Amino acid sequence: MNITVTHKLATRLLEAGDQPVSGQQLAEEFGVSRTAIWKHMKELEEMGYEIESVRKKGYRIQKSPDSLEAFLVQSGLKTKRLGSRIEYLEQCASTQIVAHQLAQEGALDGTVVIADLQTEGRGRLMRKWDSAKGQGIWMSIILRPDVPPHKAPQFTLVAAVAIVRAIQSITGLEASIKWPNDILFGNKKATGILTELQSDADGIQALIIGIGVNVNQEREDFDAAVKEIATSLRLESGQAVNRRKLVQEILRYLEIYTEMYIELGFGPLKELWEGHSATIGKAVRARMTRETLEGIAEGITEDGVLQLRTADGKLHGIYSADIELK
Ligand code: BTX
Repeated sequence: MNITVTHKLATRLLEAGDQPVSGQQLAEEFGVSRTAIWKHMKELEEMGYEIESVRKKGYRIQKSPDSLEAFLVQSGLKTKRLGSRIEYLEQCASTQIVAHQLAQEGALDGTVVIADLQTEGRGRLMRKWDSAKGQGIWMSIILRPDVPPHKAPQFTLVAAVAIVRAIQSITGLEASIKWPNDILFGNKKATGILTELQSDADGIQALIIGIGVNVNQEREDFDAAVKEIATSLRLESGQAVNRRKLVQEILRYLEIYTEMYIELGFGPLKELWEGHSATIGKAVRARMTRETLEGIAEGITEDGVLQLRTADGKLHGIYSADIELK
């Protein structure tokens, strides 16, 4: 059986939505017999699709598997650049490693790497990122923006806004952002963002934006180390969330906001970011490599730097830290 035809057939039916498409029409479109179409339908059922055969009208997909295979994510994707190439892996150590490799080999702006399982998912400072099989979105996006390297951290903030908006659009849930890279429900973490850089004397060669979203985990699915501090969209909303739709929506918002950033600078995004912030106006503890400061997080600058006012009245610019809300 030709797997590409099966994939194309799935795409065709997914795009038709609730409208059944007749076997005859599919046979003509794909240049195969009606029996062949029927065989492809059986193949799709084995892949986890539920296909309804509507009498005299044709086939329609009732349920598709919660898979993030490239052809599924690309079917119905509303972007121009992001996701025009998607590398899907059932398993890898870390999508960041794969994306770095692809970027070095010249992968274009907008290339996306997605894995169903990461065995060595990583956070900042090489911390571990728990990436259970089939239950989250573990993806890295290669961007090649024409901006100086010191602007790279702003992309973390831009990505955070895109993710919060996408979560809201797909699930109705309102998440908040803890500077710089956590997306929270209450004080539990549902998403992490890791922005890495390939640069040389000419500036940024590639930005690799790693996004990890806990989507369908139940509490027992998390590693013991993060059970108490992590949450998932399913735990928050009480129902399973379609990962494919969420990936598509994250890519859509990320494209809109990165284009806005390139055209208009960080200003309008700073406002959006502050609108979702769990940090601004709060008493926080900022742990940095050399020192820990406590104070009130007053805002972020036009460069995305956190402004922390300590009890002695001094205003500190925080470039990188772990923030604890007090
Ligand atoms: P971070 O350094 O801010 O957060 C890492 C910390 O978060 C860990 O030390 C742990 O306490 C906690 N943690 C680990 N796993 C989870 C989880 N699943 N849910 C909630 N909390 C957790 C955050 O770094 C950046 C994470 C980026 C992950 C993506 S996934 C795709 C891409 N590939 C890859 O290897 N990393 C990125």
